[in-house]
Amino acid sequence: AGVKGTNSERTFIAIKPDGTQRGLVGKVITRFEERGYKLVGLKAIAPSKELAELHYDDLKARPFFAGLVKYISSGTPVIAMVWEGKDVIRQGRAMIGATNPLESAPGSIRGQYCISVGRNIIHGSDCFEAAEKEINLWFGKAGELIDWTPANVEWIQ
Ligand code: FUP
Repeated sequence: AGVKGTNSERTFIAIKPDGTQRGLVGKVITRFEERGYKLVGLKAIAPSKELAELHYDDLKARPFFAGLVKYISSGTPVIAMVWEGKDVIRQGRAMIGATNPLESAPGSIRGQYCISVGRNIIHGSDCFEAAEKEINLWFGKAGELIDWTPANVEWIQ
């Protein structure tokens, strides 16, 4: 997940099927772009059940696991992204808001766009170790992530 605590820290962000269906892809991307983060990987993918299970393997004992996997692997595209920049893992979580949208701050993504924990439109890695695991799981093939330098970098960093 890049280098923790530096300008090259990376996190995995995914717009879930409900976010895609509801046409919220552009709004989510705009928030990360406008904040000053850099998009280094992006793809639309209809995850298999196996990919959804691996992504959420830490939740497999929970009662909502089967429904969660079914939702993520429904066939509607998930928009998988890797964003890079200073403190992006923690800031990404703050921008997304609490897991339960009814507890999310009104200005956060979930706090602005959803009301159900089972349809909370977006995922973001919750720590460096999770970011490493998730980036590797969704963007494991060589060449899928791109190092590049935005022209306006000196005005952001
Ligand atoms: P988050 O990191 O905010 O996505 O939250 P978790 O990893 O705890 O949960 C992953 C997903 O499981 C949530 F986005 C939605 C779903 N979930 C439920 O459906 N019910 C719950 O009670 C908790 C989580």
